[in-house]
Amino acid sequence: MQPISRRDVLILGGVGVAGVLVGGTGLIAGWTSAAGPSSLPNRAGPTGPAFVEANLVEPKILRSSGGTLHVRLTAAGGPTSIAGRDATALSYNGGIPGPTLLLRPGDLLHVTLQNQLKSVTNLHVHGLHVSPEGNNDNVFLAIEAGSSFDYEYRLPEDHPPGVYWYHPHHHGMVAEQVFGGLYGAIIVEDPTPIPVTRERVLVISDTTLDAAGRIPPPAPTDRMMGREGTIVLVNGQSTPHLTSAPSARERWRIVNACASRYLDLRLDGQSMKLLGIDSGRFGTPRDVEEVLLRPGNRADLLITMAAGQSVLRTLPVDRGNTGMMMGGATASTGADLLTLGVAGDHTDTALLPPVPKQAAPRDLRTEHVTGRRELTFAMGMGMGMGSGMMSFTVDGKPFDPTRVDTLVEAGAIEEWTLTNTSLMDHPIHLHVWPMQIVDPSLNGDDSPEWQDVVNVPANSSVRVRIPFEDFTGRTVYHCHILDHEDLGMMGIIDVR
Ligand SMILES: [Cu+2]
Repeated sequence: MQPISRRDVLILGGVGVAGVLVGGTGLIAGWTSAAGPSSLPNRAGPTGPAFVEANLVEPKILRSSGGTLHVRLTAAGGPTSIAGRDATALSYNGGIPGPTLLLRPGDLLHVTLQNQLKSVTNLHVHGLHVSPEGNNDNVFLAIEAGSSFDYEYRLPEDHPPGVYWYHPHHHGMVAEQVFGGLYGAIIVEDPTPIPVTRERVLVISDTTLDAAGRIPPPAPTDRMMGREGTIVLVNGQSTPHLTSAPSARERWRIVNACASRYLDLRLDGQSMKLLGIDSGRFGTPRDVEEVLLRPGNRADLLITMAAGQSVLRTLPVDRGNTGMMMGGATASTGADLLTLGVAGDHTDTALLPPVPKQAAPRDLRTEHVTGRRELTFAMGMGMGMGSGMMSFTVDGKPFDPTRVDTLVEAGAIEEWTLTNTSLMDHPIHLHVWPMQIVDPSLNGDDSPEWQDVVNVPANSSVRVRIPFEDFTGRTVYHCHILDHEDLGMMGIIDVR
C-alpha cells in the first residue's frame, strides 16, 4: 500500500480515507512495489480546494483465478465525480472508468451486466478474439433497462496478450453511453511476464460538463464531426500527477476510450518503447517519440524514467473536414493529460531481468489470399436522415440490422481495400478478427502491423489482410467515431 500523503487525504476528503484504505488493489502482486490506491475517483471534499492537482488513481483490478473471472458490472446513471467535480454521469460499478479486468489466455470471463440505466444497453469486449455469437461478444443483444444478462467469453489458449477494453455497443446509443462514462480496460497477460518496476493502466476519455455538472446533448454538427469533450480525462481525472524514480522501468497500458478524439501522445524528456498496439506485440519493442491512438486503439508502452518533470500531452490532430457549407474543419484539440515527477534514488534496474524476446507476429503478406473485396466508407448529404443531417454509409448503405453485407467463408484469408471517399478520416474497427495493415506501411521498417482499429485518411485507401479463423458468426465492422457508427457507418459480416 502506498503511503497516503496529507494531500491525498485532502483530495479524497469527500470520499473518506477508509474507502482508500480498504479499496487498495495490488496491481500484479509481486511485480510492483506499490498498489494503486483504489477505484474511487478523486474529488475535492467540502473543505478541499478543487484546483489541487490529484495523484493518479487507477481503476480497481479484478483478476482471474483458476482460469475464471466472474464480474458483475452494473451500468447506472447518477452522481459521480469527474475531473474533481461533482457530476451526473454514467458508470460501471460507480467508477469512471469501470474496473480493469485482468485475464490470461484460455480464461473464461463471465460478466453479469446489470442495466440500471434508463435506456437499453449491451456489452462489447473490444479487440478480444472470442466468439461473436450467443451470449458471447454479441453486439446484437439488447439488454433492456432494469434487466440483467449473463455474458460468457472463452479466450483461446493462444489468445494474444495485450490491452483491450469494454464498452456498450447498442446501435444508436453508443456515442452517448461511452461519452457518458461507460468503459473499462481489459488486460490479457503475457505468457512470459515482462519484468518492470511498476505497471499502470491509463484510460483516456473525454467529456463535457455544463455548469450543473451534467453532460449536455451534442449539437447536430458535433454528431457529424464526432463529439469531442472539452475535458480530457485520465482514469476520470483531469491532469493527475504521478511520481516515479530515476531508472525505473514502468509499463503503461493506455486505452483511447474517447468517442471521437484522436490522440497524438508525447512524453517529452522520457524515452518510450512501444511493445505493441491493440492486440499482440511487436517482435522487437520500438523506440517512439509519439504514439497515435485513434478512438478505440490501445498502446502498451515501456518507459525508462529519467529524472525531472514531464507532461504527457496529446497534440492537436487534423481529422479533415465534414464538407459542410458552413465550413466543417474537424480537429482533435491538444491537451495536457498528466504530469510526471521523477525524483529520488535511482532504481536498481540491474536487478530487473531484460525484456524477453517476443515471437515475431504472423505476416499474412507471405500467405495465400483466398479473396479480395473493397469496402467504401462515405458521407453524403441528406439521404434518409431527414432534417439536413448527413448520411454515413458503407458501400452506399446505412446500417440495417436485418441485412448481411459481407459473407465470408470460415478460414478465409481475405484482403480488404478500405476506401474513404469523404473529406474526413474514419477509424475502421472490425470485431473479433484483427487486421494486418498491408499498405500503406505505418512504420519505416518491414515488420507486420496488426491493429483492430485502422485509420483510413480522407480521400484515400488502406489495404488490410484478415484471417477469418477460430470463430464463426455474425458481427460488425464500423467507424469508431462513435457518432458515425450510430448514424449508420456500420456493416454486418457473417462468417460461416
Ligand atoms: Cu467516421
